[in-house]
Amino acid sequence: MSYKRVLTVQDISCFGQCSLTVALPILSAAGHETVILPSAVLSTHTGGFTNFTVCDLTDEIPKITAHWQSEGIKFDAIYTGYLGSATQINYVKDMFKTLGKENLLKIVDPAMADYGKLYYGFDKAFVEEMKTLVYSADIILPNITEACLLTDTDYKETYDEDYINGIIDALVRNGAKTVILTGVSFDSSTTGVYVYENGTKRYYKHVKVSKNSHGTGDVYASAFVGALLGGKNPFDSAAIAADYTVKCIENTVDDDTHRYGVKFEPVLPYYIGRLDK
Ligand code: PXL
Repeated sequence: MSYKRVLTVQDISCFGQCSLTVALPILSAAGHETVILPSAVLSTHTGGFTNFTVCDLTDEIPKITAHWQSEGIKFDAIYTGYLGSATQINYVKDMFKTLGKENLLKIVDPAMADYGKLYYGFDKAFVEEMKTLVYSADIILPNITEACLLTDTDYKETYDEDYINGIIDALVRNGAKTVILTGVSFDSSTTGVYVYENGTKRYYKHVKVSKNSHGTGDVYASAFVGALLGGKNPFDSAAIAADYTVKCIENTVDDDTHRYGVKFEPVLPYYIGRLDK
C-alpha cells in the first residue's frame, strides 16, 4: 500500500466546506499523511457571504517552512489550492525547490475564478503570477474560466470541442505538463473533465447535477490528488474524483438550507471504496 506524505497549501475557511476543511479529511480518507499549511483563516469563504473576516498568514509561511527545513521534513507531493496573494505564490515556488523528496509531485489547482469571473479580491496581476506557478507544476486542475485566464482566451459559456482543444493546446504551449480541465459541458444534461497527458486528450463525461455549490472544485481536486497518490493514473483519478463529486452534489441538492459547500462527508465511504486498496 502506498502511504504518501502530502503537503497542501490553501486557506482555512472555517465555515463553508471548502479549501482545507475538505482537503484534509479527503486526503486523510485516501490514506495519506496530510500536512497542512494554512495561508489564511477566514470566517467563511468569500463567495455568497458578506462581512467575512480574514486573517492573512503570509508572514507565517516562511517561518513554518524554515522550521521544516531545519527538521529535514520533506514531501512526496505538494498540492496547492486557493492562495491569497502573489507573495504566497512565490513562497510556494520556494517550497517546490526546498521541501520535496526526490520526484516531488507538484499539483496546482489555480483556484481563482469560476463562471467567467475572478473571485472576490483577485486581479490581473494575481493571474500573471499564477501563470508562473501553473507552468512550473507537474499537474494542474483549472476550470474553464481559470484556463481562459491562464491562456488569455476569451471565456465562452457555450462552446465546441475545437474551443476546448484550443485552450488545452495553449496551456501546453505555455508549459503545462498534465492538465485536468474541469467543468467541460457540451450539452445541458452532462458535464465532464478533459485529461491531457503525454500528448493525448481524453474526455470523461458524467451526469450534470443542477446545483452550483461552493467548494466542489476543492472536493474534486482533493479527491483527485488522493487517488493519484494511491497509484491510480491521472485519467482514472480524474474519473474517480468526478464520480465522487457528483455523489456529493446529489447528496446536497435537495437541501435548500445547505447553500454553501457540499455534504461530502457521508459519501467518503464510496470514495474510499473506489480506491480499492
Ligand atoms: O473554493 C475556493 C475558495 C477557497 N477559499 C476561499 C474562497 C473560495 C472561493 O470562493 O473564497 C476563501
